[in-house]
Amino acid sequence: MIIDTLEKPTSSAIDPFSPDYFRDPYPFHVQLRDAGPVVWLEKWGVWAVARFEQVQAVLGDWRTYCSSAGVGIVNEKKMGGWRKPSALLEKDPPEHTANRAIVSRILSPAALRALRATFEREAEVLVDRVVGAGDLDGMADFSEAFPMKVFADAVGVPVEGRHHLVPWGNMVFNGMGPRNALFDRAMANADEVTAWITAACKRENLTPDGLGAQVYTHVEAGEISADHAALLVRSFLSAGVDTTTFAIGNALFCFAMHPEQWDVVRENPGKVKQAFEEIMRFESPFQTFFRTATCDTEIAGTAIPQDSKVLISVAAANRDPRKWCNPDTFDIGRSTVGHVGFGAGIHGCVGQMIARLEVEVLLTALAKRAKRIEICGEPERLLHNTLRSFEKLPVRFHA
Ligand code: PQP
Repeated sequence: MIIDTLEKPTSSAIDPFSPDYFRDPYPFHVQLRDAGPVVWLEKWGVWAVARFEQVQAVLGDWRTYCSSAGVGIVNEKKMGGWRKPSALLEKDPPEHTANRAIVSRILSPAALRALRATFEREAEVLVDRVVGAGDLDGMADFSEAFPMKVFADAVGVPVEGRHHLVPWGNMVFNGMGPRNALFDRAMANADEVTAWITAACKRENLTPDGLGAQVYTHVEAGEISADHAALLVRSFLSAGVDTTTFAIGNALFCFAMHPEQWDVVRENPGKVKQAFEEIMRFESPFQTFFRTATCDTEIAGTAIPQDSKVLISVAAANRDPRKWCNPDTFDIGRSTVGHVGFGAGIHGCVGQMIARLEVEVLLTALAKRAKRIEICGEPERLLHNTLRSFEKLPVRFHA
C-alpha cells in the first residue's frame, strides 16, 4: 500500500450510543454518510461505515473484516467479552461454516413449512385476543407475545421461566455496545438470567421434537460435543426473540402511521411479504454492529489499521440516497432488493426465513381482522445500544 495516496481521515463527534441518537438516528445517519465513505468516531475510537456501498463491501469481505473479535465494540481477542463467544455470530470460517451448516439445515424451507400451520393457529388466537380489545401495549401484548409463544415453542424450551428470554436478549444486544448505562442495566441480573438460559439449552430440558433437540442429533452422530450443541441452541435463544419482537413493533408503527398502506395490505394480504421487506429497510430492528480489521487495510483511500473496530450501520445503508430513491419514504410498493436489514455476506441472517414466516403469518391474520391500527397514546422509544423499536406502543386495533 502506498501510504501517501491515502486520504486524511474524516472524524466526527457523533455518538451512536447516545440517547439523542437512539431517539432519532436518521439525521445522524445523514451526517455520517455525508462525512465520507468511512468516518472516525472520536468518542469511542472506532471507525464507522454508513453508506450502502461500503457497508456492503465490508460485509462481503470476511477475511479483512472478521467477526471472531466480536461483533460489539469490544475487541474480544484482546479483552474477553461478557459471555462465551457465539459459535455463529462471533466465528469466522472454517468454524463458522460448519456451525452455520447445522443451523441452516435445521431452519430449512421444509422445516419451516412444518411450522407454518402452528404459527397460523397461534396468530389467529392472538389476533382474536387483541382486535377490538381497546387500548393495549402493542409491544408486550402483541409484538412480544407472538415470538415468545411460537418461537420458544418451536425451539422447545421449557415453559417455566420463559420470561428470562427477554432480559437475555437485552443482555446480548445491549451487550454489543460500550459500557454505558444501557449496558450496565442490561447486565444487572446477569447471573440469574444466564443460569436459566444455560439450563434451557441442555438436551434434557428441551422438548424432543423441537429445533433445539435437532442440534443434538449432531451429537449423537458424533460430529459435535454436547457443550457445543448447547452453545448452538443458545444462538437460537439469543437471536430469535428480540429481533422479531422489535420487527413486529416497527411494523405496527409503520402501518399505524401509513393507514393507506395498511388498506392496501388488507385488500391484498399477498402484499404482506413485500411490506415486511420495506419495514426491514425503513426501520431495521438490528441497526448497528461491528467488524474488526484483520490487517492494515483501507476504505476508499482511508487507512484502516489492523485491529480497528469498524461500526457497520445497516440502518443508515438502508436509507442511503446514493442507493435508494426517496429513502425516507415508507412505501410498500417499492423494490427493496438488496436491503441489508438482514445483513449480507457469509453472516447474512440465517434466521431470516423463520423471521419472515412469523411476521408474515401474524400480519396476515391481523390484516384480515383489523381495519385500522391506531396509536392511542405517546409511544415510548426503546433506548438500546443496537436495536431500534419501542419500549411501549399504546395501540388500538379496530375491528
Ligand atoms: C441479529 C446470533 C445472531 C440475529 C448468537 C446470536 C445473537 C444474535 C444474533 C442478531 N442476531 N439477528 O448469540 O449466536
